[in-house]
Amino acid sequence: MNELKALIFDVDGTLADTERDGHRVAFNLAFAEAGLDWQWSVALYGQLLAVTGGKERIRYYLDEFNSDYELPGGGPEELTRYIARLHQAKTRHYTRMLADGAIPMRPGVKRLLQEARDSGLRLAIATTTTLANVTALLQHSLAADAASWFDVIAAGDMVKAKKPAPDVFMLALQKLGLTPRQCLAFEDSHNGIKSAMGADLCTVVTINAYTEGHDFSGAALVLDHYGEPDQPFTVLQGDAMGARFVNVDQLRQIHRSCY
Ligand code: XBP
Ligand code: MG
Repeated sequence: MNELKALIFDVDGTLADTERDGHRVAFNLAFAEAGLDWQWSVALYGQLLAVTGGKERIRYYLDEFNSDYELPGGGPEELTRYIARLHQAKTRHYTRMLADGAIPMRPGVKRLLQEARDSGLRLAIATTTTLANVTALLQHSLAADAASWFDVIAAGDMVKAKKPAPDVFMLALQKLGLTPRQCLAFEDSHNGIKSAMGADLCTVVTINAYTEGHDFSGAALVLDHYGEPDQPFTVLQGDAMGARFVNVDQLRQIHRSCY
């Protein structure tokens, strides 16, 4: 049976606009703390987002944007350890920012998650970021017990290949014990939808400032945000089934239309 049983959410850019004023700032704080003169501007960070995952992004920056930089030691293993330490510091800064309430949920997210739970749908997360970052965001920006709203949190280094590889969505499906046809995915980026579609998931996209120009062909629906009764979404691609804000009845219709 292909009845809709679960919703699988990306985190960064989908549940909250975390990149520009969250992750980016935390990376810069970690660089400054380590005595590095690296500064990731809003525009440069947009380019760096081509690569998912913080450690992978630092390496991409060094390879493509700062290749003259001489790091201590120099060997490949030393570089891997150095990047891992930098990334640990970045996570510390980021989770502290979240604890200070720096990043709110996107419009409609809390309402939709509550409605989904009330209607018996299961919730899961498939993200590239670390588990520590996910739980801090949920706890501080959604509700103290919000991590327990999700049956499954598939995150970061739990899989070998990060998005756009499908691994993290496949892990979420496996942990849910469901098939792709029993679920809907929620994403915000090209890498994200590639990952979800690679796991055969029907996908709803909400864009943000960094992803508005991305290619979302194959998405069931593309919106500017999830919307609220007094703050309707704008449809950018696909059929919103007459809804003005994302709701469970509409998601069931979208899910049926995918198959
Ligand atoms: C999110 C990311 C993450 C964050 C940083 O991608 O790419 O890397 O920018 O997180 P997606 P970490 O939304 O597609 O999952 O530094 O914790 O890796
Ligand atoms: Mg994302």
